[in-house]
Order: sequence, then C-alpha cells, then structure tokens
Amino acid sequence: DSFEEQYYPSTCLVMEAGVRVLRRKDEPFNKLPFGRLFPRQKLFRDAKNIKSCAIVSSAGSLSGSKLGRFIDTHDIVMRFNHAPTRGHEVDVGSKTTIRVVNSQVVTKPEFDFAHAPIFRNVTIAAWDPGRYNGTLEDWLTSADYDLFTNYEIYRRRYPKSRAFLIDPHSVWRLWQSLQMFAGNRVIRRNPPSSGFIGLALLLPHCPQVDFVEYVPSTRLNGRCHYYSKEMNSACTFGSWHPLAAEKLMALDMNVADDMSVFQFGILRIRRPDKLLC
Ligand code: NCC
Repeated sequence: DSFEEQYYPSTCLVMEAGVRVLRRKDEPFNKLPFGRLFPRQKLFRDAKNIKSCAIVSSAGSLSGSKLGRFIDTHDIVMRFNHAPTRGHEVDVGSKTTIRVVNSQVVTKPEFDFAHAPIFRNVTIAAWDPGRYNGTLEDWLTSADYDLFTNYEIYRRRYPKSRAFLIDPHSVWRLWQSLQMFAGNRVIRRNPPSSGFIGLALLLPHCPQVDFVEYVPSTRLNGRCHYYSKEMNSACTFGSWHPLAAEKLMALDMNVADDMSVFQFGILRIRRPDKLLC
C-alpha cells in the first residue's frame, strides 16, 4: 500500500513541467515590441491528426543503425541543433518536422542560424535557460547566449516561419521534475539537454513517441555524434547537462521491450492519460 502511494508515473512528472513555447499573449511579451515577432501559428499544423512521433538523438551510435526508414514513417520527426540528414539518410532518415536548438547554435557565427538551409522550412524551437530564478524580463538581458538578435533577424527574413522560443521557466520546471524523479540523489542545477527538453515539448502533442538512441544501445561506440568522428563519452553520459539522470527517467517512461531498447536503440514513450496524472 505504502508503495502504491509513493508511485507516481514519471510521464506525469514530465507533463506537469509544462514545457512550452512563448506566445504573444504571455507577460511581459504582450507589452513589448519583441513579442510581436512570435508566430501566431500553433507549434504543429494539423495537431489533431498527430499519431506517432520520432525523436532522433544525435548520438554517435546511430551510425550503422539503418533506422532511417523507421524514423521517416512517423508523423513528426524531431532533430537537434545542426544535426544533418544529408549523407546519413540510411541511419537517421530524411524527414524533419522540428528542430530544437540551443542558444549557442542560434548565436555562434559558424552555425549561421539566420541563413543556413538546415534551419529553413522546419519548425524551430530555440531555448536558453537564463538564470534559475530569473524573471522573463531578466532573461531578455541576461540570456547565457544572446539568442534574441539572430531570432529577430530570422523572423524578419522569414515572417511565415514557425520559429519559436521555449519558455525558460518551463525548462527549469523540467529540471525540477528530474530532481523529483531522482529523489535523494542531488541533480546538479544545470538545464536538461536539448534531447530531454524536446521530449517534454513533444509529449503533450503526441500519443506515442519513439526516442531513438537516447538510452544507449549495444551499438555504443564512444563517438559523440553520428555526423562527426569526435570520440567523447561525455556526450552520451553527460558532464554539464544532467544527462544520466534524464536517461534513467526516460528509461522509466519506456514501454518497449529490452530487445527494442538495447538492440534496436528505440525507446517508446506513451503520453499518459489525463486521469492517470
Ligand atoms: O550534442 P548535441 O547536444 O547537439 O546533441 C543533441 C541531443 O542528442 C542527445 N545526445 C547527443 C549525443 C550523444 N552521444 N548522446 C545523446 O543522447 C542529447 O539529448 C542532446 O541534447 C544540446 O543539448 O543542445 C547539446 O548541444 C551541444 C552543442 O552546443 C551543439 O551540438 C552545437 O555544436 C553541446 N555541446 C557543447 O556545447 C560542446 C552539448 O553539451 C549539448
């Protein structure tokens, strides 16, 4: 009995973080000219008909996975930062609906966020954590990387684009959910990775999410990314982001069998029923 009282589904914790994009009507943006840059559209078009979603981590162990065809069968495909598909279609597919990008990618010249083709004709959800207890006004002047300048350039250049900013308060609420799940283990106070933020952003819109090569499979090869030769296990297990805690929580949400998770590298996460949470 006491066990059942303590048990609370981790998917509910993630849903309750309420990870979301900023809207025009949100304070203080409803009073600021900057807020008028936010798209009026919803995050996803045809939202009612979304049945399946794939999230493609950028992990090195996607190399040789041949999961491309599987990934492309999903209604929505989420990718991260500047992770390419060209030249890697067999392993990671070619469809991209949405990219979650961190503020370094929006800001650093080498990524050329406002012009590069990889960021065009897809939905963009850009994030920057700001300070843990900072207000949204603070955030506008103290983001870790000033993503606002290039966001504005991008939105003016492509006014019809679906390019959004993620509510930084909701990123920190997600961190709190992670700490709640971890219980007595103390999670360092750094924001979750783009991968975990992406999962939390997508789950409310999607009855079923297949997260590919997030929890490492037996293909684990020490490489950081499938698109580069860099060897770095920290990319998989974490150094700055609380990545290991995220992955333990994601594994707790998983409904697929071990064969699927550890041989194929596919985690399946179902959106919880409202009555459950
Ligand atoms: O590497 P990154 O992440 O772009 O990867 C995207 C998401 O895929 C998952 N991942 C990645 C590699 C790996 N071996 N295992 C994984 O599970 C993670 O969930 C990750 O979030 C980021 O989260 O935004 C991050 O961005 C990079 C970097 O800024 C961009 O790639 C641009 O170069 C960060 N690296 C550095 O700052 C050096 C990384 O820490 C987090």
